[in-house]
Amino acid sequence: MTAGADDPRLQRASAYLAGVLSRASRLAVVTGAGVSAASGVPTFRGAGGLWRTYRAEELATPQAFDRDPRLVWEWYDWRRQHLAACRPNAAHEVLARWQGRWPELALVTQNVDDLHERAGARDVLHLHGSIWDVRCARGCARGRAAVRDDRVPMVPLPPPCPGCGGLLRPGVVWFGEALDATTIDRAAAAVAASDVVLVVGTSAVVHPAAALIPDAGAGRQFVVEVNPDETPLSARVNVQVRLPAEVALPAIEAALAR
Ligand code: BJW
Ligand code: ZN
Repeated sequence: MTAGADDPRLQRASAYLAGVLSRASRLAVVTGAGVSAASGVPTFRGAGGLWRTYRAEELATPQAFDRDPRLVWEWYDWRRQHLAACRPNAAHEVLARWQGRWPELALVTQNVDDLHERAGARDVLHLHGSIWDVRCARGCARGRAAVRDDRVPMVPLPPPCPGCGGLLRPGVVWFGEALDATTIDRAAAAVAASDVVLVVGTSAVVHPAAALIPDAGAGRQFVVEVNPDETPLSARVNVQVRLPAEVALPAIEAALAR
C-alpha cells in the first residue's frame, strides 16, 4: 500500500490490518531507526542518515574505540545530548498502548534510544543495547554492571571505569560484536510464538536482527512492514504499508477502535 495520510486507501488498508490484528493473540513488533525519525532522531542509512555524514567503521566498531576513544565518546555524547531533548512520537505511543491490549506483545528494537520506554512501553528487547548504558571496555565486572548515566554531557570524556581504571564505553553493540545472547534468544522466541509480526522503520540490512523477521508464508506468522520506502524485506512480507510509522500506526489504532 502506498498512500498519503488522507488517502481513502489508507482507511481501507487500516481497516484490513485492524481485522488482521484483532484476530491475533500474540504480536511481535520489530522496530528500527525509522520509528524514531519523527522524534528528530536521525536514522543511519538514507537521506539525512548518520552514515551519510559519519563513517561507521570510524565510530561504531571496537577498532574505532581502541584507536580514538575520545572521538567515539564525543560522537555518542553528542547523540545523547540530542536524544535527551527528543520526545516519543505517535508511533511509540501507539505501540506502548498496544501492550495494554495485547499483554504479551513483544517489542523488539534495534534502537539504542529509550523512546519506546518513555512512551510507556515495558520489557523492550534492545538488540543493540542502550545509548544510556555504559560498560567497561576491558569487560571488568564492576564496569560491566550497566551504569545508566543520563548526565549530559558526560564528564570527563572518555569516562574512567570505576572498577579497573581503564575506560568505560557506550553500552551499545558495534559492528563485529556479538549481540547479547539472552536478548536475541528472547526476541527469536517471541517472534516464533507470534501470529503477526509488525516490522516498523528498519532497512532490514543489519544482521542478525534482520534474520529474526520470518518470510511471509515460511511460518505461521503474518508479516507486515511499515516503512515509507522499499527495503530488501519488502518482497518477503504479506503486506507493505508505505507510510511513515507515525501516520500508519495511529490510523490502524483508530480502525481497531471502530
Ligand atoms: C521510516 C521513517 C518513518 C524513515 N517511519 N520508517 C550477514 C551478511 C552480511 C554481514 C553480516 C551478516 N551477519 C553479520 C554481519 C555483519 C554486520 C552486518 O549486519 N552488516 C550489514 C550492514 C551488512 N553485523 C554485525 O556486525 C552484528 N554483529 C555480529 O554479526 O556479530 C557476530 C559475532 C558473533 C560472535 C562473536 C562476535 C561477533 C552487530 C550489528 C550491530 C549494529 N550496530 C548499529 C549501531 C548501534 C550503536 C549506535 O546506534 O551507534 O545498530 S549499526 C545501525 O544499524 C544501528 C541500527 O540499530 C542498525 C539497523 O539500522 P536500522 O534501524 O534499520 O536503521 P536504517 O537507518 O538502516 O533504516 C531506517 C529505515 O527507516 C529506512 O528503511 C527508512 O526508509 C525508514 N524510515 N523514516 C517508518 N517516519
Ligand atoms: Zn573496568
